[in-house]
Amino acid sequence: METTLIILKPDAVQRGLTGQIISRFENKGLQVVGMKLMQISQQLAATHYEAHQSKPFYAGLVKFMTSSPVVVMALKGNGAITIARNMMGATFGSKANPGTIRGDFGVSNSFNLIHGSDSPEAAERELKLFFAPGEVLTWPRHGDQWIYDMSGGKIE
Ligand code: IDP
Ligand code: MG
Repeated sequence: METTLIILKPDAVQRGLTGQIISRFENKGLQVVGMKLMQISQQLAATHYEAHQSKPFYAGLVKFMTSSPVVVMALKGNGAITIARNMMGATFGSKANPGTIRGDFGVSNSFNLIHGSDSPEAAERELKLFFAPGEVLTWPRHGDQWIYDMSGGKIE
């Protein structure tokens, strides 16, 4: 089982799209194990996006991410990191395929609605940045036996 960090960016919150986006993940079968509305500080945005520091879009990205509240989520599931990235679609709203979150809800290349961790290492690092110990919960989900086939002794 993997847990990934998802951020519903300021444009998703301001446009009232958070419910629809969260529903997509719930419908897919990913489990919400952490979720909160928060305002990202300058420092947190800088740390989160430190790999992009030298990019021309960096200053605008930090300004955007700190401009208005976001919803951060910890999503758990078998293969959750890749599943969430595929559901998000390509980085640019103008290029993302229909059926994906970025493809269905936006056209902008910078205001692209959602962040998702891109590797297990990134997920571990990012979950720690956004959630304090105890804020990501372990809870048995009613219905898991119909979301996963566990008849063979492993998750299928
Ligand atoms: P990702 O969010 O799909 O992983 P990254 O390349 O990691 O994409 O970029 C992080 C974020 O920076 C993007 O989600 C987007 O908001 C912004 N961004 C990336 N490339 C550009 C660009 O060329 N112009 C404007 N913003 C960009
Ligand atoms: Mg990225």
